[in-house]
Amino acid sequence: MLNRFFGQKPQEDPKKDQAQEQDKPTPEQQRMNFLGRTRQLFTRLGNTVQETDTLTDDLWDELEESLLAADVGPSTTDWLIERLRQRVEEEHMRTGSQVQRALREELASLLGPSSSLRFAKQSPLTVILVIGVNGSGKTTSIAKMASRLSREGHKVLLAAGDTFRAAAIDQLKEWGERVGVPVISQHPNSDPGAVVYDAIQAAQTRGSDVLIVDTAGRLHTKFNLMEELKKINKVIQKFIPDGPHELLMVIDATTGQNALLQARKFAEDIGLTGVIITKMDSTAKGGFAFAVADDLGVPIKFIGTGEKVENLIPFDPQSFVTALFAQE
Ligand SMILES: Nc1nc2c(ncn2[C@@H]2O[C@H](COP(=O)(O)OP(=O)(O)OP(=O)(O)O)[C@@H](O)[C@H]2O)c(=O)[nH]1
Ligand SMILES: [Mg+2]
Repeated sequence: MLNRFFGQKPQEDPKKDQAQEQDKPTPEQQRMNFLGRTRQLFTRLGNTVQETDTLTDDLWDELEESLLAADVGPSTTDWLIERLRQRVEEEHMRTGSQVQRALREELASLLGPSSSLRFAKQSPLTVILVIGVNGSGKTTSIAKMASRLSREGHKVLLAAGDTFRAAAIDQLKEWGERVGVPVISQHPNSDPGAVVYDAIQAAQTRGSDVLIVDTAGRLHTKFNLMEELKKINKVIQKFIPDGPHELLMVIDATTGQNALLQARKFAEDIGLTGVIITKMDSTAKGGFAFAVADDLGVPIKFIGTGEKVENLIPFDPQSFVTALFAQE
C-alpha cells in the first residue's frame, strides 16, 4: 500500500560508494520528509493521545488544538472531536491507543476512497482542464502530470491556455521541452478558447490520447475570467461532449482555509471533478487536505511535494494518514 502512494523506488545499486551511501537520507526518511512540518504535528498528536491512560477533557482540548494548528479547519475539527467522543462512549474505549486508532480511521474515512484520473470512455481523447488562483502551482503540476502520464505510455499534448500573463506561454513551453511533451500555443492575449480549439484539432491529427489545458490564474470574483473558463469548457464540449473528463483545481496548501472559500465557489460555479494540493512540502497546514475533502466533496487526485518534476504523488487516503503518523 505504501509503495502505491510513494511510488516504487528502484533497488539501490549495491556497488555504490560506501561513503556516499552514508550521506544520503535513508529511504524511510526520503518517503516521509515531503510531508514537512505537517507530519511533525500529527506525529506529536498521535504520541500524546497514545500515551494517555485516562481520557480527560485536557486530552480532548489538546486534540482540538493540534487539529486546528494543522489547519484541519474549525468545522471539520468539531465534527471529528464529536465523532470520536461518540465512538469512545459507544465502543467503551479506555485507552489512548484505542482513541489514536479511531482518530486515524476517522481521518482516513473523511478523505474518502482513493481516486485516480478519469479517462475518456466515449472518445479517444481525454481532456484535463486545470484551474486555480495565481501562483497555486497549475503550470508546474501540469508538467508533472504530463511527465507521469508519458512514462505510463500515454501520448500527451499540452495547451497553453494562459494567454493572459506575460511569460506564461514560454514557461509552459520550457516545461514541455523538459518533459518531452509538445505544447500548442498562440500569441499572448489571444483567445484561450481558440488555443483549446487548435489543441483539440492537433491532438486528433497527431493521435494524442491526453490533452492537458493550462489556464490563467483567476479569482472567482473576476467575472471576465470566470466567463472565459466557461467558454473554454464549451469549446471542449463542442468536440468532446463528455469532456472535460477532469476539471482539476490546484490549491496551494500554504494558503490553507482561505483557499477553501475560493475552491467552494469554483466548485459551485463550474463543477470540479477533483483537486491537486500543492506545496505540501513547505507547510504545517497539510491537515487542510481533510478540510478540502470534507468541504468540497470532490477527491484529492494528487499532492505536490516539491518543485521538481517527480514531486507529484497520486493521493491515497490510507497511506497519507499512515505517513502523517509515522515516527521520525
Ligand atoms: N515547494 C513547492 N513549490 C511548488 C509546488 N508546486 C509548485 N510550486 C512552485 O510554486 C510556484 C508557482 O508555480 P506555477 O506552476 O507557476 O503556478 P501557477 O498556478 O501556474 O501560477 P500562475 O500561472 O501565475 O497563475 C513556482 O515557483 C513553483 O515551483 C510544490 O508542490 N512544492
Ligand atoms: Mg501558470
